[in-house]
Amino acid sequence: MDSRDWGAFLLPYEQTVEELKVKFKTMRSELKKLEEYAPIEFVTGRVKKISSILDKAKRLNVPMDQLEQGIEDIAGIRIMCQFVEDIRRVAEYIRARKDLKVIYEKDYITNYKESGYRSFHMIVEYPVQTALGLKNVLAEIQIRTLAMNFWATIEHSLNYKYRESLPDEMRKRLKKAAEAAFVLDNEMSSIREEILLAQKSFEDESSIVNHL
Ligand code: 0O2
Repeated sequence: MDSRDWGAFLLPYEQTVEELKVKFKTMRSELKKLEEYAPIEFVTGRVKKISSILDKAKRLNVPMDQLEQGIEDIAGIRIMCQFVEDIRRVAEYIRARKDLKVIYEKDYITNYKESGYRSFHMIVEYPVQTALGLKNVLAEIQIRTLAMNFWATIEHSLNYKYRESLPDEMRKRLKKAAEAAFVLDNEMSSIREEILLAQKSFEDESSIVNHL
């Protein structure tokens, strides 16, 4: 493909990323108005770089004329949450949506990757209305906590910088850092749980006082 072909190929993916970003940012604002805090902290999106598409196609043996079906994360959306519990809730909201179809899910939170990577991935089919008609585009939605995102962002940039040459010692330290992020997520969840319990018992007490 020359650069003009790539431009045309990537257009529906660019549109998909823009539309999904707006939709999930809107979901965040809606939920924030309804509750005291939103399960979505922030949303980002990107279209995969051509060099990364080619690398992945090579690695997975995907022929050039089957990139649309074979590479599922050309359009990528990332949803960041404060707490691990929020991830399940956001995934539920996504499953219930009528403007996209969940094809399958990858739970790298229960089954974290060898690298230490944790995140919840949903591969969805999104119908995008282009100038040339309706096109069903695959997109990957990654849902993760702020701690998971912090770890993955740094690990990704180190891996990108050092490629295969990342020393074993560094890999081990990154795994340890992933464990620390896991402990941090758990600690934050239990602090939140205790605050919620304290708030509940305070509300129960004041409702008893009001009834006296
Ligand atoms: P880009 O373009 O740099 O964002 P894989 O074989 O790992 O590529 P897998 O396991 O099926 O594929 O995962 P999936 O669902 O295709 O997701 C790949 C994307 O998940 C990656 O995109 C990352 O965003 C993220 N990811 C997966 N594993 C790791 C990991 O070990 N560390 C980090 N930091 N991120 C990971 P790319 O390929 O980086 O593409």
